[in-house]
Amino acid sequence: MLNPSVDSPIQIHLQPADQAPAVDEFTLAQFTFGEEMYTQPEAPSLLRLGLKPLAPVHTQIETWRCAQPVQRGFEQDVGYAHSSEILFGWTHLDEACFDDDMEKAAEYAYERIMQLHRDKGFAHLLRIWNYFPRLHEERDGLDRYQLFCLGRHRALERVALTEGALPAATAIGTHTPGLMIYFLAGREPGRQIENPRQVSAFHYPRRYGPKSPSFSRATLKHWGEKAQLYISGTASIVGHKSLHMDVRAQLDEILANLSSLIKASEPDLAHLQQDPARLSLLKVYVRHAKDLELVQQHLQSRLSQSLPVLYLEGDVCREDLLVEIEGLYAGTT
Ligand code: 3EB
Repeated sequence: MLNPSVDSPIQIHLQPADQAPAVDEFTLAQFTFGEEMYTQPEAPSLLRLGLKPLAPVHTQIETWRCAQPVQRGFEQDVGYAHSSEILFGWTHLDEACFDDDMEKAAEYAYERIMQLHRDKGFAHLLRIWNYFPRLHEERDGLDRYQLFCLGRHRALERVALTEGALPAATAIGTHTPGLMIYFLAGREPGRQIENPRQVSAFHYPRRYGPKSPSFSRATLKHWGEKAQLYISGTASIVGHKSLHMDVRAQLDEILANLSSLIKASEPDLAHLQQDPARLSLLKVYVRHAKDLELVQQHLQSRLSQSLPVLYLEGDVCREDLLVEIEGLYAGTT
């Protein structure tokens, strides 16, 4: 049976807890946010992400729903749920099992993830989220984010994933233990969108780390006639350089980056360009909770009030970056 209320293979909504739909056979995933990271192999669609919600004040739930019924499972450290059209999966690892070596943990995580989505017949990664603590902690002259990039790169290299197949991504530092990675994969590829204002992350110069970050700026995914856009975590980076010390100036640069990306995905998303309020979700990662009010005020003055925005406490990959924003256009059309 089809789900009549969902008109594309996946729809994503952020709602106050009392308005979120109950979990049923069409639920691909449902996320809550809090101080701890919590997953269960027996209930792979239900995740609690260890990112502290800063705003809105009322508890928010993010729900991913499918048009087709969902099957779920857990195999070799990867939980998953999929309809006939789209696969969601995650791995949640205790780094102590890898001698607290982020390079090894990331490599293992990506190996497992790629094995699973390929085995299930969803050969193309569309979007991926990476969360782990102590991002800037150094070991042998490299910080944990750089080590993560090394491990991820090695795993992708092993399956010969080319630059052109890299999905959109987020990588954010948490304050809770454990490496958490979740993703979406499809049977057909999406289109990679790069940002004309930014050097592709996979071509960043070596000064940012021995292996450049393996992600694209956005994935444009066509489902029949309709298109969705999955926008990567976007920071105040122009070319390859971080810009501005001030959080408001960083926000304006991020908004310019987001507009530029959305424009680069035209004409497929022409309607979105005319009405950015039709984005279904923005997540704003704020490094210092004390900046929340400033960030919120500034964004409220620049964005439509109807746009669902979730503010989360999180560390951005470079220490000079105070805020990062990701966006999804995957709501009701
Ligand atoms: C940047 O543009 C900011 O390593 O997967 C954003 C999104 C960032 C994803 C990743 C890193 C990643 O470089 C950092």
